[in-house]
Amino acid sequence: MEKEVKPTGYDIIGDIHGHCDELRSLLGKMGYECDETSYFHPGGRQAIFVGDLIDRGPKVRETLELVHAMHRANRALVIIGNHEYNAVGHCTMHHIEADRPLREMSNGSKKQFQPTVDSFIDRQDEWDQFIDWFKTLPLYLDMGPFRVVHACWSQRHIDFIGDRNLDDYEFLQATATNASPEYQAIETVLKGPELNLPDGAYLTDHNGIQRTNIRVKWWEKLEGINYRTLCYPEVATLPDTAVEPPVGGLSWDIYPAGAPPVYVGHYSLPPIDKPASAGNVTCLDYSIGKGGYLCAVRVNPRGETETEGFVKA
Ligand SMILES: [Mn+2]
Repeated sequence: MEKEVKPTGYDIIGDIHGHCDELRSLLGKMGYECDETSYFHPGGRQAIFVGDLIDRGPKVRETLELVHAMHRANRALVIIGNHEYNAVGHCTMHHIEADRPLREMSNGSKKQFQPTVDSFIDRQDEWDQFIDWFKTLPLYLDMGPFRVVHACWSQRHIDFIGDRNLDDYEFLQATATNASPEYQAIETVLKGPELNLPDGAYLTDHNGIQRTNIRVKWWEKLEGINYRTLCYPEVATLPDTAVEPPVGGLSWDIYPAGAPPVYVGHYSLPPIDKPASAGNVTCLDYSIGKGGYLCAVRVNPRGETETEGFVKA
């Protein structure tokens, strides 16, 4: 066990999705070195991974081995993403019907999961150990001066989750039960809140599927905003009509302007030169594997982005 030393800064790394070569390149650009244990920063910085290490990309197992080694050596913090959550639900058997998964994957999720399956052929024990590791990961990090969550910091859901993670079997089981408060908390925090579009409006997603709901900017107030602007990322074809507040109130807590900076991944933003920081919310997912890139934001112990703080792989 290494001595607990306060990191000199943090490097928050976006969704990797099995792109291990780019991860190595990113760590190298930030001055990380590799010893017999894992990557580490000679200046005493700590890496933070926002989740979605697996699926889609070519080197899922290598990615997991690299990140897990850093985590075990106390050189990185790691939170869970929706892809790891889906994998846990799929690879844990149902408590009553023992021949089916606790939580079925959609066909779209199965397709994205296939590269993960392929990278663990004849290595079932190793995969099982990674599933056990995913269960121990926190669902969010409150670092004091800054916060990290895979998709959305909704205070009521964060408070409800508390310090529980998927290692708590009752909690895991409850998250797989449609419409339970635990299910809602996972959907909100790991997948981000969504809002129905007005009648007749739809959005065609990257899988070519027509959707009648949108992912929203959960830090924006709804008064005076239209659907096109509220959608995250914005979609030019959406109507610019004013958002109708949902009956019964919002299913998420709007992130307050004065709250600490929060860093997220998940939103698969189009590649741009600078991180899309909307006030105190910064997204680190620029769609690696879909023509985008892997990136990190470097922050000091006070949670402020450093000069030259945005690094691309
Ligand atoms: Mn995600």
